[in-house]
Amino acid sequence: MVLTRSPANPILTRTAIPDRPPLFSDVTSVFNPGAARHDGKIRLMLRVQTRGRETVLLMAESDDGLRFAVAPDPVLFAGLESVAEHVYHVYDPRITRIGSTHYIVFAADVGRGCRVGVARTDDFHDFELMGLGVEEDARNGVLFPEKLGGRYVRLDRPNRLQLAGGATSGDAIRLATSDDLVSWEAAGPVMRGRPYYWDERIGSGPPPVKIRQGWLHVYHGVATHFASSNIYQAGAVLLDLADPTKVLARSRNNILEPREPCEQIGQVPNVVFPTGLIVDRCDAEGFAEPESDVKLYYGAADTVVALATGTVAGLLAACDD
Ligand code: BMA
Repeated sequence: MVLTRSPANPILTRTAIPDRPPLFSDVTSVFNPGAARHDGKIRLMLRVQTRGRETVLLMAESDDGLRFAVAPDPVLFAGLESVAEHVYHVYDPRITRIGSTHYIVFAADVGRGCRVGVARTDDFHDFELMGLGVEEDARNGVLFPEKLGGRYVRLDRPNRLQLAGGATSGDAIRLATSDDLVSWEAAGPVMRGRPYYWDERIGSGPPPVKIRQGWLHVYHGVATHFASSNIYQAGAVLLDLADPTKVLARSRNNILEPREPCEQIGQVPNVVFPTGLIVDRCDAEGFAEPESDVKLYYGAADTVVALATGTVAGLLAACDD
């Protein structure tokens, strides 16, 4: 088995969210968290949905990666209030550290679709908006943890398809590069969904992890061929270190699928949506060690946060196709 669920799942539910009236009180759900390690703590940036169906991002911290204390003050990206377009929701943050700065790549619903925005923080207290993409409708942006060829690199997923009875989606992950994290240039297609199988629609999960063999990346796939439900699962892919548009291997099977009640029942049934990944150990050159434990944080049924654990070697071995 590639991943083992925490016996404590779901590790965070709505009851862990402190009330902050009038903005939120007795919230509806908490899911799809970004994850980072900073100052000896594991930190999650939580997507919290209020009873007004507004989205609020909240930070949570933990010593063991299992029991989290949630901070009551919402995360504010300074500068977001003055962008030209009205931003309805900021959600699904993915966190990447480069040097001493953490970058948050997030989805932002505006009137005409979704933008991929970037914010930064040095302390998880003050956050500054760097840019809100102005290009086409896209989601699931993740930043690589280092520059390649002197430029920042990210994956994202244009929203060009509509799921039956569901959200906008897409079946292509692509690479983009940037000098400033504000304007992005297309750098080529990376991978596509596989029609009729587990990953017909796809999007990145947490940011890629550097290992000796390549960039190890967990992504989500949606099977759309079931009459009553779009089934969200997780899989793994290995991208070339020097040229991440090259797929070296990809998991034929999913590595996590909705099985537990909290994954099958909720606001959106049958969803596991991985967004945070913490590697325990890296070597001196920054490569994740094969035997290192990995914690994968995911949203379950768009309602709660869950945790599954594995190893770097296990995720790599899952890339078998
Ligand atoms: C996707 C995104 C995620 C969500 C998932 C399942 O398209 O909107 O935020 O968790 O659908 O509803």
